[in-house]
Amino acid sequence: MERTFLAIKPDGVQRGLVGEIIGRFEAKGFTLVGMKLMTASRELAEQHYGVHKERPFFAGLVDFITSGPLVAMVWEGDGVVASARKIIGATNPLNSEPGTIRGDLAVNVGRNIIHGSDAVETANEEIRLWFKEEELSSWTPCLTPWIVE
Ligand code: DAT
Ligand code: MG
Repeated sequence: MERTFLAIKPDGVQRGLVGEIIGRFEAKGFTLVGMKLMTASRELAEQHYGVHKERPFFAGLVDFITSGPLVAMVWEGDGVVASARKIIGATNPLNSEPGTIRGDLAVNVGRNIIHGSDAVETANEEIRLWFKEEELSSWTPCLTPWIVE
């Protein structure tokens, strides 16, 4: 079953949007298989955003993502990687469609409240980076037959 890594960034936690954001993925019909509130170390943040290390915004991005607690999560479901990216919306919230998390709840690219893996392979790497195997729970919600035929 496909899994993705999502993180409610420190701005989403500070703004009290954790429940609102998690609720969107629950309501959609995806399954939460791992979740923890934690403050990321610089090392973890630099690894997570390693692909951006040459970009001018990298240092500020690492400062921001390590600035306070975030909610790291793993979600499961058919097509969850691409679907979660759609639910999240475009990187710059000014370009995100209304109805998306960033489109509804954010205005600035440096404070866009949530991270989502961009591909299945990246998702698997990010899940391995952020979670130990024993921190993930494989389970089948009893509602599954009402969500997936
Ligand atoms: P996404 O988070 O949509 O996958 P990304 O991987 O291109 O976007 O960039 C990672 C994060 O870096 C993004 O969520 C916010 C920040 N970022 C991206 N482009 C930026 C820019 N031009 N200025 C400031 N921060 C930026
Ligand atoms: Mg990205």
